[in-house]
Amino acid sequence: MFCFQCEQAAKGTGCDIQGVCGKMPSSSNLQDLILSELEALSFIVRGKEMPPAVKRLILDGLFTTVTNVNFDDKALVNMLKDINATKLALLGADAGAAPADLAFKAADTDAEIIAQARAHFANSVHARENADIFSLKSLLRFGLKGMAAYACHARVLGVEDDGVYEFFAEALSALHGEADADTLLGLSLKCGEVNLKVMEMLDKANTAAYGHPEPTRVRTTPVKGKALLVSGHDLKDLAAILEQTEGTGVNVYTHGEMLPCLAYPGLKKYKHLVGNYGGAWQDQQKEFARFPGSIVMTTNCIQNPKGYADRIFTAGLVGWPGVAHIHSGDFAPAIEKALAMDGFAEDAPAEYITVGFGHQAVLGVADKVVAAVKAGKIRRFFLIGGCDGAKSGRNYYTEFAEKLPGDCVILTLACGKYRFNKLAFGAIDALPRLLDMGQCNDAYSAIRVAVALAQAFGCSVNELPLSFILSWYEQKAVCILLTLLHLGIKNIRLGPTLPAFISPNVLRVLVDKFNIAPITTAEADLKAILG
Ligand code: FSO
Ligand code: SF4
Repeated sequence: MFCFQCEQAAKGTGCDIQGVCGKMPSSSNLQDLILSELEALSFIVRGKEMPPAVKRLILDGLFTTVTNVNFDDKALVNMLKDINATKLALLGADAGAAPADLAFKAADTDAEIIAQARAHFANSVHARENADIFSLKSLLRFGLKGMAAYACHARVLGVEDDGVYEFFAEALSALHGEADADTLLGLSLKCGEVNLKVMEMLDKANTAAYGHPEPTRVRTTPVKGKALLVSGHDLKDLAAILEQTEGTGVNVYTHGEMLPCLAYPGLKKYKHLVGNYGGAWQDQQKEFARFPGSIVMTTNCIQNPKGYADRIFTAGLVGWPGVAHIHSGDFAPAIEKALAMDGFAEDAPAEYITVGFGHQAVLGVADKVVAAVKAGKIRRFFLIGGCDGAKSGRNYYTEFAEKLPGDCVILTLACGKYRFNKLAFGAIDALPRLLDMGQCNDAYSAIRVAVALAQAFGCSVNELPLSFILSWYEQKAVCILLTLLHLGIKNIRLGPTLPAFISPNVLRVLVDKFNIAPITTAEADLKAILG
């Protein structure tokens, strides 16, 4: 196996024995083969009318291979068979004359398919020989994976776009063949452009279904009673769980990236959605072990559920070997498990934070924000956002937020916010100094706000008193970074470490074009920005 798609890549270069995330070599090789088959499938359908099954497989196949989504070889084999059968059916009578990679046929048994995936990995090692091309192909591949995750969330709420599918096919098909550096860099920036559209689609899907997030004070400590915890990113799954638990006496909690759901009118209307439990994904093993109820993982980031595998359930594309999977939105097994468990014996001392500063809420007070900047009450905005993770060095983000002078405002999103979202930052006039804009895909809100502020001040986004201090972990962060680059945003500080898949030459291009910089220390970076 070889995988370097996330920030945990072993030794800063790549996982080649077993994933730091727990991914086994068989799963890694199967995921590589899924990718290769999606690229072949896209090569066949590019420029043609795409059958619905192909659209579904492109999104599901890509999302399945994102970090911490699916560790279950059985599910990966089934996904591979599905893609392979669809590809061969489209090739039809041409299959006999097609080159080997297009005509590849999956074997009959799971063990044989796992052996085919191992052979595919061994045969593709040469693809890494040209480090810069491999780096650019990886940048595009990982951006597409992240974008597929968002497109899947929009699709479950009924929002799709043919142009988006066409781009997936165009980019995957370019990855199937030989492509030069300029083409690959161009496609990566185009991926950023299309991802902006996908995030807009998801924003529309979420807000049409559940209303616009509203600033909401939410409880972060447990209350007495039976308990069910929902993690991941899927609003529709949470809505189904809330409907299905209504009147059962089970209290529902959000976890990790589900925290922003507590601010959507269509979700917070349920009285038994009582609050958020725990922190970011990397703390789940100790927090889930202590949770006295059942747990549902709707998307990444799942970790080895050692000690609680009998009361965690996966949904959608998530999988862990031996863990019960929820099919067709029927969460009865998880609800029964929650009812069978003790739940919380007591109310914990009440603690609250405020969430729900999506673009509608922030732009609703845009005139006050602009006036505060003009009056010198707000010196600068800092978007401190992105993923959290287990590696050391991430306390940089806590320190950075803590060290910010009182006339600076923090915009935040994604799970990295857990590093500082319970600290007291106070307010400037009536505007809180910490504005939680939502999940990682709500980078869309941050972009809307930045563009509106730039219009109000008659300048470009790069000229605004706004700095981007980003943390990354997995591939959704990659596609958001590509979106920011597509928008021409410069001087992004990225950490905790730069991606292993960016070669020195590719980094040089990104630095020259966009002045991306690695984070250093909170003190030094703040000094450099504020002068
Ligand atoms: Fe975090 Fe995981 Fe949301 Fe990611 S929970 S790390 S970027 O899946 O998508 O922010
Ligand atoms: Fe390693 Fe990350 Fe790949 Fe897992 S997803 S195998 S931790 S690089």
